[in-house]
Amino acid sequence: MSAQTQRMRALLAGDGLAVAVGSGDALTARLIERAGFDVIWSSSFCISAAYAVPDASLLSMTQYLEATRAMCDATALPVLADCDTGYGNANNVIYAVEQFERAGAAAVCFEDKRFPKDTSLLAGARQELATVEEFVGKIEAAAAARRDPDLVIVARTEALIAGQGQGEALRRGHAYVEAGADAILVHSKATTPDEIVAFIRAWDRPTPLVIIPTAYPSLTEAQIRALGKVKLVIYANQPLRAAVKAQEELLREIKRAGGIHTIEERMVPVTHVFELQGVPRLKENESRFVR
Ligand code: SPV
Ligand code: MG
Repeated sequence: MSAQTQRMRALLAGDGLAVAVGSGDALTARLIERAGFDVIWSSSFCISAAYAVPDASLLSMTQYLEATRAMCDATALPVLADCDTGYGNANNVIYAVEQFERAGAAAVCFEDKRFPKDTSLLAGARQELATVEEFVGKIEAAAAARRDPDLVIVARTEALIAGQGQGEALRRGHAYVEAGADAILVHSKATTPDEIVAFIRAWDRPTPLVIIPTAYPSLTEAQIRALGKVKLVIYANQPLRAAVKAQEELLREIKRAGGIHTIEERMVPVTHVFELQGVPRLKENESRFVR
């Protein structure tokens, strides 16, 4: 039992809509917390991007784990760890749950693709689903492996991403609820909200839904709230994409200007970064304890 796992459960059980934002590193997680969001999504896409590799099960579990641990250490918010397919079979899922729980994750998310997975929003990507039986085994394994009964297990279906339709997405969602999932994440790459809205309307279980509207950004929080059933929306990668844009523009300008004399107003001062890093606390400790 931890403050974060209890908070995560309370958010999913509440009347409102909680908002998670995706991060690949501790500094971004801290910015997300300071901006007033509810949950950190430890994103496999953002962590992979930080290594400049595709989000295609290339990194090891330990690399995702250490990035997640750093995010947990840097914030008091619940961290929902994107554990992809569980890095192998149900044995790997058990090890992952043990490790991510120890690292401080409040929730773990597993998706029903086959390992190695390909990223969900890539046009023409290989989207192979695990059998329902195999993935049910993984969710049962995850539920059995948690030590903290409040650790939240999110089961993610990629049935819509794989083009298998609403019937298959619902069938899988139902099976994962039976297997012990605390929430169902249903992902869609449709560029309008129609597909996800149809799923939400058809969802007939009390288990809360989670959505990631990257591909259909027109869907607002007010509209999601009005649909009911969805308790968590994840903005999975917007800070990363904004950072890439800002850095590319800045680097172009340094090249163009032949120096750093024109860019000061595009950046925060170093003192701002010092503060984000916790330098004031370091200095306070130094004056108390370093002799
Ligand atoms: C992530 O942020 O890693 C996700 C969301 O899983 S997506 O990239 O859309 O698959
Ligand atoms: Mg991911």
